Amino acid sequence: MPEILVEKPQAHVALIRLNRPEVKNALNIRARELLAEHFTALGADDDVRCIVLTGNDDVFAAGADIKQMADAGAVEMMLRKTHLLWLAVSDCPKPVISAVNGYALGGGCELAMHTDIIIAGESAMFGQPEVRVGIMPGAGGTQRLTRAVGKFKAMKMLMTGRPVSAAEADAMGLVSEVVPDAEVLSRALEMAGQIAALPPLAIMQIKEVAIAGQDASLSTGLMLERKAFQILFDSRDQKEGMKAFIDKRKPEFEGR
Ligand code: CO8
Repeated sequence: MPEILVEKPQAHVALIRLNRPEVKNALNIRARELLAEHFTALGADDDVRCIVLTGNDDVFAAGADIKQMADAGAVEMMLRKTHLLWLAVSDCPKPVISAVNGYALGGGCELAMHTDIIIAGESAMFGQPEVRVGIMPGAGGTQRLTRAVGKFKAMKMLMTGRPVSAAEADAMGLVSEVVPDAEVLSRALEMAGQIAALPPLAIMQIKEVAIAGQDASLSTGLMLERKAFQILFDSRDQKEGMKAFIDKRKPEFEGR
């Protein structure tokens, strides 16, 4: 079985499953190559309007594959160029929802933080335990976690390596919603369906501007927002959305 599985469970929605259950979905290089390929392909597929990323009932992902890193040196790690694989995930223009059951640790937590919305089961655990194996996060953990939850909650997780529960993650703003374990995937797919029914160009502009704006000054972010807002007035979906509102009917969005 491939390390990553892709399905189309409903119209305009793609589901990516991490599939290395025997090693808690540890992300070996092959899995990350496949993730990059799938995110690139689905990102370019006009039929796909929302992507759900999940693991299995037991674990989202327990991090990068420690067995593939244990004997590596710095130059070898550099030559692997795995940051380019992560970039394919963060650069995906489509909205991505993580559906997290069980552990999201190390590179698994970082992978979830690459996505836009995180739905967590009540028993999910989030952590950056890299320090306990002698390293530190290497796929954005020190940066995305700090931005998501603030310095003091992030430093506690990064420096102790102790995972937090779904309830703690919810309280600190690391997840979007916590639901019963059995409902994680169905809730993520339900939300994906809701997003997929909305105008895709507007959704992609929201994603691009919100993320780019995090790295910009407020005035630059506001300018990006203003330009994207204005551009959307050249879309058919803007005309359809506003006309449907005025006509008191349901809009039909086509992504144009
Ligand atoms: N890598 C490789 N194998 C793993 C990993 C992993 N991260 N996690 C679990 N496994 C394997 C175990 O070795 C075990 O294999 P085997 O059956 O052959 O002994 C199997 O999965 C089952 O694991 P456990 O027996 O440990 O299962 P438990 O239910 O007792 O525990 C845990 C589950 C808590 C998830 C535990 O396995 C664990 O702590 N795993 C390691 C978590 C960790 O330290 N993650 C951080 C890894 S480092 C990292 O992610 C750096 C990211 C940098 C990204 C950039 C890279 C270039």
